[in-house]
Amino acid sequence: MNIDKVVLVYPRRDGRIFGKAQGSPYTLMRLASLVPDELPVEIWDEDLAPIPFHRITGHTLMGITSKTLSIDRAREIADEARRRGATVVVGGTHATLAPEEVASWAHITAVGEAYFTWPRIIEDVLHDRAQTLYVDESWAELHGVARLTDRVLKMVNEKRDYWTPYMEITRGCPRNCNFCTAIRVSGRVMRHRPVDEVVEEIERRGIRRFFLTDDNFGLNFRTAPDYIEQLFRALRRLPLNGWTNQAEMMVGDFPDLIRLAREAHMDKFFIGFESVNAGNRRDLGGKSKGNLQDYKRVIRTIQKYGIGVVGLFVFGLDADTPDVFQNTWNFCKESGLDNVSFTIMTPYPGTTARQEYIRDGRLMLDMPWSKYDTSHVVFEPVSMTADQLREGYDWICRKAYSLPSIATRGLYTLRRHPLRLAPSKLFSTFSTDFGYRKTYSYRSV
Ligand code: B12
Ligand code: SF4
Repeated sequence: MNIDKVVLVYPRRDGRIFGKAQGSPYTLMRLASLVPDELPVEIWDEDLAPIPFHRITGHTLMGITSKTLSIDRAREIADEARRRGATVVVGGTHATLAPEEVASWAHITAVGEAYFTWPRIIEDVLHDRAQTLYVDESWAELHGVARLTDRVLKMVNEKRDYWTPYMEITRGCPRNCNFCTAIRVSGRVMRHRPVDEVVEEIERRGIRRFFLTDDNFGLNFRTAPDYIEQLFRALRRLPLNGWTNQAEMMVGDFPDLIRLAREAHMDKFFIGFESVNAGNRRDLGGKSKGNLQDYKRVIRTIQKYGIGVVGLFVFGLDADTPDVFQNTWNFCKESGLDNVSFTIMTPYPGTTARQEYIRDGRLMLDMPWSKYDTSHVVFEPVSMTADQLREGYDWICRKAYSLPSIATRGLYTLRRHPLRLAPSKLFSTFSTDFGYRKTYSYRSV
């Protein structure tokens, strides 16, 4: 087939918030960079603008990225594009976790990271020999893979159009928490991008803030301390305003690296404490044990070095009784967290949790994928009813994301920093809290 253009699509989720979309389409930027120079390529981010369906022809190769919660929208876009003659490839998390379902409506399904298969798919479509399923058989080394091209950087105006640029430094997580898909989506072995490539990308993109897409960046403090030290020493030299990442609590055991992290302009750790309930430790892959004194020690250690802590908690694990909400809220207030994020346990395809719920007849089979947004109940919990989980979750979200609570946390954050940092700290704390407030507001009870 002659390809007149390759278009990469991000299905709508949040739309614009105060004029900009939430985060840059990093996934699509990496994939667009793998498209050969001689083929025109475009990124259509539906959070930024409606899909220009009229521009699709019988020579358009469309790649759609998929997450479970937006898969229905992905399908609508695919159907319309197919009607107009395009060849449609669907890849990403949902395609990786539920390929048979996606294959029933996409021309081509791409399972895995696609660093090897996406270039092959393009080649095969060009030569009319495309298959219906491509599976990345091995995890690519992150050295030099999908380096962002200048044409892609010209195409996406990260400063004007997006609140948060994303950035990948490491990928993978060996933990295998029972509700997480990281092992299947990113692999069990932690992989690292070379430090000079990270620096080069930041400089070429001209970004001053970013959010790491890494599954568990903090684990590297223990498993790859030399790499982390080298990285921080390099980032220290860059004119960054702040960057954030997802980590587990054992980063608190490495004060020297935390100090270096601050010098490297790290602003916040998003830490998956997950539960204040020690009974849930089996589900958490060994990373959090429900020891609240330990959680507080970690928060204090990190904050002492000038880095903020966002506490992530999930509700509805098997040992959770209705008092988990009050206990979590008490902990949030006492612990001095800078921000908090609450989610309802969500059994995504490919997780151990989902298999267990299906086995025990606890999965609500009539729930559409759009409810898999972590603020809806899609299964029957063990130690409370689904209604109690829903009501408890609403209760704690109303408490945590009320304007007085947001203001209290903002003031607490401000008090710990010199006045000259006030504008950036205020932006950082309020943008996180208002982001979560918005996520929660999706919930229609
Ligand atoms: C960064 C991140 C975020 C960021 C940015 C999200 C965004 N807008 O992209 C933030 C923090 C905002 C976020 C929010 C959420 N996230 Co999130 N997030 C991630 C994370 C850690 C990394 C994703 C990433 O960007 N990786 C880097 C890029 C380069 O890789 P990639 O996206 O995986 O894409 C590669 C392949 O998948 C493939 N590919 C992808 N698309 C396509 C398309 C084609 C055509 C092809 C060929 C290949 C292909 O090629 C790419 C290059 O290798 C993943 C975990 C993970 N490791 O994937 C969870 C993850 C995607 N998130 C998840 C969830 C649940 C959420 C939330 C619902 C959580 C919440 N309660 O708020 C929200 C939903 C927000 C939304 N708008 O969709 C789940 C999704 C599960 C699922 N089955 O869908 C994941 C998998 C984590 C988990 N719990 O297991 N998230
Ligand atoms: S530690 Fe985090 S990234 Fe790793 S498996 Fe558990 S939830 Fe997923």
